[in-house]
Amino acid sequence: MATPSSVTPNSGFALAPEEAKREDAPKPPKEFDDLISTLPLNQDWIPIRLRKYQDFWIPEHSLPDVMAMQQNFQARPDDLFVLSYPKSGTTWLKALAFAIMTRTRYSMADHPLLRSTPHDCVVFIERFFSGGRPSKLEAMPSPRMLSSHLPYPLLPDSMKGAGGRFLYVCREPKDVFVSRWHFNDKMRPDSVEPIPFGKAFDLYCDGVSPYGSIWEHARGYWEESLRRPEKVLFLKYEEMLEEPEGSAKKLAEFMGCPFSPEEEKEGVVEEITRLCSFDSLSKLARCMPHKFNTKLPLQTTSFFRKGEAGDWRNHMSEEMARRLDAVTTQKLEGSGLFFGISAGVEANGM
Ligand code: PAP
Repeated sequence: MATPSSVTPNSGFALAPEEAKREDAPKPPKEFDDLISTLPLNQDWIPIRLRKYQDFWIPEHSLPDVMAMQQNFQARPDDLFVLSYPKSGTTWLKALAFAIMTRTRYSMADHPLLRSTPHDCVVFIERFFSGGRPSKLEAMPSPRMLSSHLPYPLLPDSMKGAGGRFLYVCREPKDVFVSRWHFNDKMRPDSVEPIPFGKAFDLYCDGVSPYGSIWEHARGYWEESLRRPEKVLFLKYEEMLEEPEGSAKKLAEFMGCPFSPEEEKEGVVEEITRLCSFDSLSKLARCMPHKFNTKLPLQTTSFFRKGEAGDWRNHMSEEMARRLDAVTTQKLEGSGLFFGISAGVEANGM
């Protein structure tokens, strides 16, 4: 079995963890900074500053990298992309997809996920550009596994064309909002007051939150999944919670590496879902280096809080929930998309 430090071709392991932590990044072109400084600015989600770029509110600190990625990233037909609106289950989906893809390469006793976060195993594409290391992307063996929070319309053309397949996860917007509020609170310097829950809620309802409107985000990928089901696997966090093993099998099928009857009999599906479960990943994160490799003040544990569906009930008034559901209904009208498990009582959250 290979170890994380001797990663072999086709592993999908994007950057060795120590590589991902390099901070010697050359600055991106100055033209990007000049353009960014002219874009509409929102500073309410401290410490994240947002800029309205191509109709979506994108974190300012990642915009130069996003622009460089849009101009330069060349997707390959066999690439796999983990895509999501933030706080929708990205960390979990990265872990599952990575563990499924590399399952013949690593033993459970010596698995990269025991030492590295899912975000280090499946790296955001933009980060290769902020590190001034796009050549690393070229050098990665196929099939590459990469990720992005960008909405569909902002993806580089090569990704929208024949380049690669998408694994997209969405989550009920009320739970996403609660998760986002807590996540932001963890990043806040002590000297700064938290963004008031009600103010953050108003902004979120208006689509002014990191990566823009959750409805436009999900709808873009949903519509693409209807147009090209062979390209986009559209997953729901709540269904993954309800059926982790079924979701792992669905993922493996779509990724072109279905579990064999022998693997199923030997319990490989259960092993993988156990390794990637909230309990397992959140415990592992506590044993990893504290600081997470990003431009934001984050810790490896910041990506784990409750890992449940319906926590919004502990935070939102009935009136807020009704308002958010009304926005969801209006924004998704005619799309055939609903959040949550079934089109009945749980649909769009209530
Ligand atoms: P990111 O977009 O910043 O990477 P993301 O992983 O999408 O964040 O979302 C974090 C949420 O997923 C957290 O939800 P919560 O705040 O409501 O608790 C986190 O707890 C949850 N999460 C992380 N890992 C798992 C997992 N293995 N299973 C279920 N939920 C998880």
